[in-house]
Formats: sequence, C-alpha cells, structure tokens
Amino acid sequence: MSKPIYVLSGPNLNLLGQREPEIYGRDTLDDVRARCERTADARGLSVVFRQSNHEGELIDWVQEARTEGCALVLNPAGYGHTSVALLDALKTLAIPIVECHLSNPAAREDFRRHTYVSLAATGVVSGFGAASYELAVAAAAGLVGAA
Ligand code: CA2
Repeated sequence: MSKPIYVLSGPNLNLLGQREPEIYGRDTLDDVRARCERTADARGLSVVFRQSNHEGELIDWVQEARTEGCALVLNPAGYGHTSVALLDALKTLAIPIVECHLSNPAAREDFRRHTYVSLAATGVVSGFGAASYELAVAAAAGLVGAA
C-alpha cells in the first residue's frame, strides 16, 4: 500500500465558493477534495486533504508529509508570499512538492508574483481554478511513478 499524496491548503480557502467566484471559481473546498480523491483513486493512490488558517499547523502537516506522504500538493494561499518558515519546512522534504494555485498569481498584483514556496517546489500549477488541484495531483502521481 503506497503512502498518500498530502494535499494542503492555506488560509481562507475554507471560504472557497463563497466569495470572489470571478477569481477563485464556484467550487467549494469539499468539491475540490472530491476532485482530488477521484484523480488519485484513478491512479491507485489516496490523498490526505487538509486546510488550515494557521501557519504553524500547516508547518506541522508539512513535517508529517515528510515521513507519511509520497508527495505534497500545497496551495499555501497568502502564506506563499510571506512565509520563510513554511519554505524552511518544505526544504526538509525529499518527496516531490507541487505548488498549486486556483488563480494565476503572476497575472495579478505585483506582490503575488513572488512565492517563497516556489523555491522548494518541483513544479507549479496555477490559473485553472479547482482543476489546478486535479492537475497538481496528477503531476504528483506522475512524479512518484503512478501516472
Ligand atoms: O490562487 C490561489 O489559489 C491563491 O493561493 C489564493 C490566495 C492568494 O493569496 C494567492 O495569491 C493565490 C488567497 C486565498 C483566499 O481564499 C479565498 C477563498 C474563497 C474566497 C475568497 C478567498
């Protein structure tokens, strides 16, 4: 039995589908979870899917993924642009890391053009709404040889 893909989402993404649908789409985070589970299941894998509004909790889960996961998909949300601590945690991982964004931060405000997470990511998927998560899970599966 292979280890799961960890799919972690950062602050405010619990509100997905309730605000700014023109930027983030109408899917809720539960919809995104179902899409990730389907994508992983089709490749014989499972996901651990979690969201937190707290930087330290996300870091604890990144550390958990280090030993318990086969790959990490991370939408760091606002912390991607601010958190050196999250980057430090990511740099301890030997598993693939796929950074994931619903929107395309590069096409938005200047401050979204830089993410610390990208410095540790194997690759980045941005701009496809909820499908970004599916594409990221598929990419992570490919990186661990389960495409
Ligand atoms: O596009 C993404 O996925 C982001 O990671 C979302 C973050 C933003 O700070 C990043 O630049 C790009 C914001 C998440 C806010 O979550 C919301 C969810 C639903 C409605 C409104 C905000």
